[in-house]
Amino acid sequence: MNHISPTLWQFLVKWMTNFALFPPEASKIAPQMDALYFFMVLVSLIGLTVVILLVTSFSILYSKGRHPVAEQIEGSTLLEATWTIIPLGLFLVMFVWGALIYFRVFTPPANAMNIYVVGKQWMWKAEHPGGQHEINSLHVPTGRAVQLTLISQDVFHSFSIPAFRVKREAIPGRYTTVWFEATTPGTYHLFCTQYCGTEHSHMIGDIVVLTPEDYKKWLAESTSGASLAQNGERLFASLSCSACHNTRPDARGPSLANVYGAKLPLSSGGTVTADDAYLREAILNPSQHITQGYAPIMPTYQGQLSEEGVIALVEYIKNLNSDYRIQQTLNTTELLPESEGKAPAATQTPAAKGSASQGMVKQ
Ligand code: HEC
Ligand SMILES: [Cu+2]
Repeated sequence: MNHISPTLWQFLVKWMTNFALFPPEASKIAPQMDALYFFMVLVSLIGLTVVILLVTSFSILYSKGRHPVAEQIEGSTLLEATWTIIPLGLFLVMFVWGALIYFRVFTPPANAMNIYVVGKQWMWKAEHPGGQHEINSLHVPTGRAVQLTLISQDVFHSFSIPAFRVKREAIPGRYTTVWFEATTPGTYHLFCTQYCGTEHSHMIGDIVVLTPEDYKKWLAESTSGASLAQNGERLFASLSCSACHNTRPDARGPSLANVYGAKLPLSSGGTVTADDAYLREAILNPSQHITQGYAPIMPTYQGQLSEEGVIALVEYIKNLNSDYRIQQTLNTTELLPESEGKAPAATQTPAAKGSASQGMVKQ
């Protein structure tokens, strides 16, 4: 719709924004969402007008003065078909249009940069692949698809960015995703839109959209020295995961290199795809799915790891010799210290050497 008349469109959006009826449009999907929204408002207004006109004209035309004796009117197939088919067509347009947008919003492109977001009473924590952390704010670049992988550490929350027209639930125990591409630099509202306890209304923050150059600067300034995958590697060593997951021939656990995205055969029959959700389950609830050819000896790490810890481990495993979503690690490696490859943790313990030899974060 916005293709038809950009001037009219801008006028409409500006007018709505100035009257605080509408947040600004700051993502690629926003004008598309709004077009559908305006279409629905328009159809409703036309419907309302038609009903009001008919009610008024009928009450005049068929008033007692003009028609003292009631008359039986038999049905008209043409009329009935018309008032069925036209609304049906309109509703189907809304349905198909809405479904197309829905699938767009919830299907991230494969090259999207992934940022993890953990919701907890009462704050939002963001974990960038480069190791940057933020609380109640999220910095993103313009012109790049950004995927959020959300999870809650306690109750249901909902991550909402009105200016982007996206919103997604953060659910305890399950990763959910949403994506967007920001278009306009600026600072926008972030809300939790699911009532989550007394301080729910404080669970707000800023979405800071930067140009790619400013974003690079921000990344460099906010780096914590280690990427998310490197933090994961440290945890992998300190939790002695590498005691079982290593490349020795007598290793008790499977090698985790290239496991991300792979189809794993299960001892119960069938296969499972090792995505983020599966890796999380494998760490917290290993007895749920046993990989074929291995004994159910892996201990559970439930209660020993925060969601951020799990995220770091998942990010580490994801990056083990994998070129999946190479974009996000390009981002990571840009920030790594010169000595990358011999990460500090890897040189501390023999166990960590095992894991490093499996292939650290790819270059
Ligand atoms: C006592 C040995 C042992 C330890 C310690 C251990 N694991 Fe495992 N792990 C296994 C075994 C055996 C399997 C395969 C059987 C299964 O699915 O449970 C496995 C499976 C997995 C899987 C599923 C992938 C696959 O190919 O089956 C992941 C992911 C994983 N472990 C991660 C970890 C992480 C992360 C740690 C440390 C926090 C860890 N493991 C600690 C033995 C271990
Ligand atoms: Cu909340």
